[in-house]
Amino acid sequence: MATGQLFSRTTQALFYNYKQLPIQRMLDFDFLCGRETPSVAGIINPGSEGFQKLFFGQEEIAIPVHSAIEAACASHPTADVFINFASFRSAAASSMAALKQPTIRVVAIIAEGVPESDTKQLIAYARANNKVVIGPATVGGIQAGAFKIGDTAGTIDNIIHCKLYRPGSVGFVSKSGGMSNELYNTIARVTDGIYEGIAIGGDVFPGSTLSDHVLRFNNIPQVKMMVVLGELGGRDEYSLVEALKQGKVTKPVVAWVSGTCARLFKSEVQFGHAGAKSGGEMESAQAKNQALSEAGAVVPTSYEAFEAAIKETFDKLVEEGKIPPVKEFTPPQIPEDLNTAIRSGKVRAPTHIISTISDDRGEEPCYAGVPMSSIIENGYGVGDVISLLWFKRSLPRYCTQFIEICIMLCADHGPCVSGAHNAIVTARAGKDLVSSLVSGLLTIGPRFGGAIDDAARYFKDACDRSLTPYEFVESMKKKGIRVPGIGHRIKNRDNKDKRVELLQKFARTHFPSVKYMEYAVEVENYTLTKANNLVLNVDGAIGSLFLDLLAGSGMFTKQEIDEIVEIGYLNGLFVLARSIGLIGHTFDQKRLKQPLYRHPWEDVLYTK
Ligand code: Q5B
Repeated sequence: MATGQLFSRTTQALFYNYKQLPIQRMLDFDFLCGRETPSVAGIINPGSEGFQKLFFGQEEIAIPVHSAIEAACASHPTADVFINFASFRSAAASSMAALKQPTIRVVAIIAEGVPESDTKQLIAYARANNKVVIGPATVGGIQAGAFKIGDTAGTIDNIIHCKLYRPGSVGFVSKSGGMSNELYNTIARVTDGIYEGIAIGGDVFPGSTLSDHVLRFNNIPQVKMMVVLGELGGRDEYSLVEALKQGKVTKPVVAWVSGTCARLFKSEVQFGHAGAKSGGEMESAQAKNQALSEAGAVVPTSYEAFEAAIKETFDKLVEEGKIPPVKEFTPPQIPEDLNTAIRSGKVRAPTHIISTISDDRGEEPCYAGVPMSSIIENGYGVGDVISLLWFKRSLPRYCTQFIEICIMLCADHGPCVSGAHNAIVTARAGKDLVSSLVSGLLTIGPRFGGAIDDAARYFKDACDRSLTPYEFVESMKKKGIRVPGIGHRIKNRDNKDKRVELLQKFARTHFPSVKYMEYAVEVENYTLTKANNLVLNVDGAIGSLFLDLLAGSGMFTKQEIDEIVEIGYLNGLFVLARSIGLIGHTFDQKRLKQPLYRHPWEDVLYTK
């Protein structure tokens, strides 16, 4: 591997698997460092394409999302780092696919638990093709002031605290990602800071080793000294020992191998990382520390003395004039996310929607404050649910029963009515359920099914003003308005609408008062003197009876009743009910595999 710089201030990455937080942290780091271009060029999210909105400083940017690695590499040929946030199940396959792309130079694999045999294949392929693998089981790495992989170095506060927004002189490599955060702090305290830091990951076979990175740091002129944090288990540190012995490392190395406490345990102990277990004396922290020290590394006597050893080595280089003072600057402030600011009580933001009927934020959804479990446990029906969601209150049983009867009676009226006809024609044109349903629903209006609200309005007004049926109907005629709720295409005096009779029977039995319905019947008696088909139809029956329900139940104030009539809730009953039938007609046509409908010429009067 050797050679030098892995990253620069213009390095761009492709990010595999959309993870909002680490990507945003990379972009926040970019902003902090004063980068001109975002370090994430594209996101690869198998199965989806488009754009993801993220912040670059104060501005929102749209980062392209690709569904495949090849397409992403083709679209972003200068993005040469692949940051793989795939799970351990798919990390190896996607990493190999990335390594095979000519544009990709570095692959960082975050997942823990990648099978060792897969990692070995990745390592072999990367070596043969002069590419670099960081990880698996790593947090990644960082070049201070230039480029950061995913969650490396944690929060923005920590990054600022560790001065990682500008380069220092220390090359740092560790196995552990968690401990690298600790060392970024330590190094910032006693030196001019990190130039580059890499966590190689805790697996037995890391994609790149401690010595790979130390040798690389040795070739980077800005790196003046190296800090290495190894751990017990494995023999990686010995390749660094060899490199030191062979004089391949010419810059000071301060090293510590953690895990010296393993000797306190009687049996072999597996520490956090897969590779962190002592397989014998050679792999013990003590043996590795001793070998590193003998090879010329500065090795403290304990972890506690590590910081002092780093300081001493750095101070000596400064004294020797090998480290020029670093250029300090105050990084820009990252704007706080609105949600974070709201949570901390720093800002308040107006809401954009107000809602009063339901809430799904708690343990269970509530309809008008009634939890779903109560609805089920109390044996509520559709009428109760409508009461809660439309009228925001629980209504007496006879009212909810009446609502359910309306729904049942209006669910369908055969295939020849306007709505069903439209749904059938639409279904036969090959359209889907929702299209067929809405094409039927769109016919509901003043002449078909949608006269309930107007019937309620006019009957209420006329009845409340004590107009005689004659006065009412004739005044409507003068205005050129047909009485809503009166008249039917096939029903008449001798063939009354059974649905109307059923509704009237129920109301006469259960409602405390049927004043408005009786008024509508009087109007019907008058209109029937004009024409045989001017019967009280189902819309008129529901409209007038709902006025009785609202007034007689004692559950609504006068203002509320006026508002319900004014807003026009009641056509909703027909819309809801008839949806059942329209859906049925759609399924029926599809089940019968009916072909495209074409109206016969013979049934059209062609005239000039
Ligand atoms: N005339 C329903 O008309 C219909 C009059 C009237 C005074 C009236 C008509 C009307 C109001 C709206 C209404 C709901 C279009 C109906 C429904 C659901 C359904 C449907 C289904 C289902 C019928 C003949 C003469 C004329 C008119 C006069 C008519 N209506 N006068 N008030 N309301 N009603 N809609 O039979 O002197 O000759 O000029 O608009 O309530 O949709 O089953 O199909 O479940 O699916 O075509 O039940 O009444 O009568 O227009 O030839 O008029 O009567 O002025 O007088 P027709 P037209 P003139 S329930």
